[in-house]
Amino acid sequence: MKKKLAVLLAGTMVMASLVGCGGGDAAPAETSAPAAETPAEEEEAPAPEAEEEAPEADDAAETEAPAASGDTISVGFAQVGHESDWRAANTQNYQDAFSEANGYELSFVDADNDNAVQLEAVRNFIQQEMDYICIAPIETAGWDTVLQEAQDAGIPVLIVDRSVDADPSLYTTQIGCDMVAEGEMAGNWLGEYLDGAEAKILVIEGSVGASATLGRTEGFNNIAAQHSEWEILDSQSGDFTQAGGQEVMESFIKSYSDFNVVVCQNDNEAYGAMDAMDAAGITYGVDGDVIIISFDATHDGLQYTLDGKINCNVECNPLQAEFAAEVIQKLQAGEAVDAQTVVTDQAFVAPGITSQYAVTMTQEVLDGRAY
Ligand code: GYE
Repeated sequence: MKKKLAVLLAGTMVMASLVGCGGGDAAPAETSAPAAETPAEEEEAPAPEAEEEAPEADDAAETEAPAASGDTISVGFAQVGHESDWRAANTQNYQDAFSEANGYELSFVDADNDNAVQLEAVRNFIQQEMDYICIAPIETAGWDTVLQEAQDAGIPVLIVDRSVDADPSLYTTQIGCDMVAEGEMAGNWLGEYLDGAEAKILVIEGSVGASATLGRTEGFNNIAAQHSEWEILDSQSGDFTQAGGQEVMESFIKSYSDFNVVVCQNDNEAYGAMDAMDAAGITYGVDGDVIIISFDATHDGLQYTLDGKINCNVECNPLQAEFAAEVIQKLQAGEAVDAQTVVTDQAFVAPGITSQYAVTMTQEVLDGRAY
């Protein structure tokens, strides 16, 4: 990670089918989570194994909300890994929301971007008779069998952050950002910014098979298809990591001498891409030769946007655990829950750029960024 990430867990969150997230001009939420300052861990995440144990044998449907009854709710969370600053903030957010003080016992597994490890984690949660299972699926594909197993065991499953291509009747709800909309936002901003000028575009995609990658690619391509003056020269996975972004950019630089746009599907990849361009003497950002688009709009990513190094940064809010907790509380109370919660995003652009699609960065916006 580029620099230490201070996570200020103050959410601006509302539970609804469509929920906004913070920053800039868009007025988000009516409710705020209490602010708590928690430095995200710098060290590597723990080995992929369940940290803890104890199945709660309670039948979820018959259990009262913990605040009312004092009962602990067991939640297994099969997390993608620790590939990015976004992920670190998302993990911290879950660990805070599903704390013992809040009445939960959280079993957290970092799957280290390995599908087999993630599937095994979910099977362990089923075996341990967790009350609820949250899955942030590494890939969209391959979930039907294990979701059926969870359903057969009577355990509600929340698909969080990313999505799956399984039959929705196999899980209880999905919570996350609209990745296609994010990609379209990036494309629409670029169209407006270039105003008919030619674009030779290089794309550093996220992890292969992830809904975040598939959606952002699809959304951007939807807009690119409307621009005959744009050419996507190449599109390769940087695995959502800084090292991956740097490696892909280095190979792009070897293969292509003429490009003017680099789309990085997350901030960490953008940091790596910038390092590769620095080393090659290629200038970028508002005063440079290459336009950089990034996704996530984490604190550090927005710092680069404020500094004019990243031209446009499309947000994806990692603070989603409160929505999952709210779904669980509703299920505990026997209430119906929405099949999907879409966390809405906005885009941010460097100072000097004005856009109908994005908020122009200021120090104030940066100061308000909690992750
Ligand atoms: O953009 C990236 C992370 O699934 C939305 O995963 C998430 C993505 C996020 O590694 O930084």
